[in-house]
Amino acid sequence: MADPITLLLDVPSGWAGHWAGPLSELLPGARLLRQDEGPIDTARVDYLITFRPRKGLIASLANLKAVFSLGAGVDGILADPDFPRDIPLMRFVDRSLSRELAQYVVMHVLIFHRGQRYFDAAQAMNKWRQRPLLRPTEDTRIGILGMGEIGTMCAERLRDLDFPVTGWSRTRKSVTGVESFSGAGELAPFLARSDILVCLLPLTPETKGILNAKTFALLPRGAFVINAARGGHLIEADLVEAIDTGHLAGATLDVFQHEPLPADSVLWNHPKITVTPHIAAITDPRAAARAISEGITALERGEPAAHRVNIARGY
Ligand code: NDP
Ligand code: OXD
Repeated sequence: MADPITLLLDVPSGWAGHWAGPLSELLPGARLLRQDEGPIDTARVDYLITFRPRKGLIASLANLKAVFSLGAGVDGILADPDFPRDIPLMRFVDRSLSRELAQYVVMHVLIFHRGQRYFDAAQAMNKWRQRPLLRPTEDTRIGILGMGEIGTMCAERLRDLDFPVTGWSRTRKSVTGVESFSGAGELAPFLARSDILVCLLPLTPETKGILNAKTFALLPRGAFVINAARGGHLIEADLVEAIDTGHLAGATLDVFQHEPLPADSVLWNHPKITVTPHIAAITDPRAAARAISEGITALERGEPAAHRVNIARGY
């Protein structure tokens, strides 16, 4: 009898239980190994399921056929110098993930646009303080960096709330009611018309540090920044400086250079910065198990799996 397919589930301790059930249900003939269940026979592993593999893990898997990312972003996997560039790497793409991230972005756009923090502060003082919107919706221009699976859904949701929306991507897009800018040459005019800038780019050598002092200087005075992509996109000190000098109105950050965000980071207590702990969209184990089982079934048949990452491009 042929050996069963062997999967290694590499998730933070405490999370494996959420993943093991749906995977075993959808791949009943497979052997599922878990890091939290003792030593692993690494030579047997065919498929690795991971998000940020610890150093040395991939190098130890001599017979690996493919890797499935538990997230949409694969920077944590590609950062491993031992990742074998000739095997397929699949990322997680699902409507549930895009929808959650779109909800996060819409919520933080509206909190800023409607001045909700002002009313929270008034409530804390038992004060009845009315105030109109600082800027009409039609004049609040939103710019989305990254018009992929997630950026496109965010753009559509914000457009449907009557905000003027533009997107910036490597290639030009055609999304109804959303103006498209593309390539490095069109970044400056895109930024100049972004009163709220939302970053939804993958982290690659080209996009690393893209949210920096130069970028912020190109935004209109009073602009607001939302980073829900990766901490590596943002130069945190440049953001704080741009807010403290009054050029930017504030920011919402879900992702950080160092995660968990260190307790002594100035970002925690900055009055104009909202911090959330990388929860803008959390992968649904059932949806991911479905995608992984479909991917493994295709690969075992010798067919391509969906959402294969272009390793040279980095996303
Ligand atoms: P996609 O790969 O679908 O989209 C990426 C977009 O970025 C594309 O439009 C692409 O352009 C554009 N892009 C990439 N490189 C460049 C560049 N150098 N210049 C201009 N545009 C560029 O990714 P997703 O939408 O699925 O996900 C985006 C990111 O969101 C993930 O990589 C991850 O980091 C982050 N994320 C964060 C989560 C959280 O909880 N905070 C949850 C999920 C994702 P083109 O279309 O032309 O190729
Ligand atoms: C992802 C994430 O990339 O959760 O999916 O950050």
